Amino acid sequence: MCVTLSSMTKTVIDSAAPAGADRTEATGPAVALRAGFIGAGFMTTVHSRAARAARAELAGVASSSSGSAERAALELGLARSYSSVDALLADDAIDIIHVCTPNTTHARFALAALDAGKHVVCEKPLATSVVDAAALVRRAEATGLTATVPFVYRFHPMVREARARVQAGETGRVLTINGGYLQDWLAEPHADDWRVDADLGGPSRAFADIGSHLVDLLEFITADRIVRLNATTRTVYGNRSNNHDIATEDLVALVVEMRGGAVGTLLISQVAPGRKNSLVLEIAGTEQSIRFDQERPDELWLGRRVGSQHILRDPAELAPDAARLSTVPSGHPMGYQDAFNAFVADSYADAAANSLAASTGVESGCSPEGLPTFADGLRAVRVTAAVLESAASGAWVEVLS
Ligand code: SOE
Repeated sequence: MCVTLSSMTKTVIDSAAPAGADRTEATGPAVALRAGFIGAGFMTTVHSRAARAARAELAGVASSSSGSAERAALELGLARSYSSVDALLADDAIDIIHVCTPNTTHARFALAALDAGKHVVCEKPLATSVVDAAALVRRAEATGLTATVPFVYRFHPMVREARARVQAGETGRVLTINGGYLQDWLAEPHADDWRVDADLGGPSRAFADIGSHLVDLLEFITADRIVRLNATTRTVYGNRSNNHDIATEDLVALVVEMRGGAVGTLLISQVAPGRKNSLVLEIAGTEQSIRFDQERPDELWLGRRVGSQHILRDPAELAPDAARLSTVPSGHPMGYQDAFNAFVADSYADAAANSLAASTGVESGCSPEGLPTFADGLRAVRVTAAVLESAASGAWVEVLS
């Protein structure tokens, strides 16, 4: 059986850790990795905070221009900026690269980073075509490097708790799934962003950006897969302040069928007034329902014919995998950045173990529990392609595993 990340990592890493290295953290390696960042936007801020929390050395950043890289290095406290992505990747001192650029560049940069021998954390979507995403999965496997995609909502302790309960059979046979991911930051006609432009964001916007999180969470918690879906999309605002003739979708409604027999409805929108980041997933089984709401991440609702209850995050009472990610005591709210930090810490622990395996020939034999890899990134790209195909044809589409 695979031991948990923290014990596995500590067993593997402790032999290489410098004297006095902090060994009490719940997650992350005891040795400092050197991290480089491609991109200078909002996600680089989030990634770099998480890298700092995982004790990384923040080695530097490359962006679309030297000026933006210099600004990002200054603002985020990174050691230096690089004049180009090639220069960043050529730096032998860097162990791990975070790809935080517009979507259509992800595959190219992730591949170049792997080819340069770096571990990679690549923003979603991993690629904007199934062919490119599949090639990345093959390349990552061939190199033995860590290659992860930030499906970070998996790292909320109460998501792990829901997963443990569903997979232990507490909900019974899963019958229905009711999920939504609603935002409003594009709800006004003039609101604009590079993501709406297919040349930068890829052919899917709302689904690739946030629907992919919802589907990842659904499949992660249930350990089941969508096998068929029927989707409808709408582009509500075809012309925004800068972008015109917009082809990417503002919203998606879909019906899904799971391999295990459950059926579900999912609603994804970036034009839902008042909804900031409302990711809600409710799973109903023969015995019990379970509901997770990302804006109330320290709670779970357990629905029963008699005796429904809200349970609160309390490490003393959680499943081991949920308790491991519970880095502050009960009653002290955890949130998005905590989940992101845990994802990066686990990615780094995996990278440190893989580097050690490469240099000593001793395989750790297991990866952190629930770490979203490039294979999960490929899965999201496949589901996204099926959504677009169904929306275009109006027909049910089979989703390949
Ligand atoms: C913007 O829609 C965004 O930042 C997404 O890109 C993230 O994946 C999501 O976690 C929050 O919203």
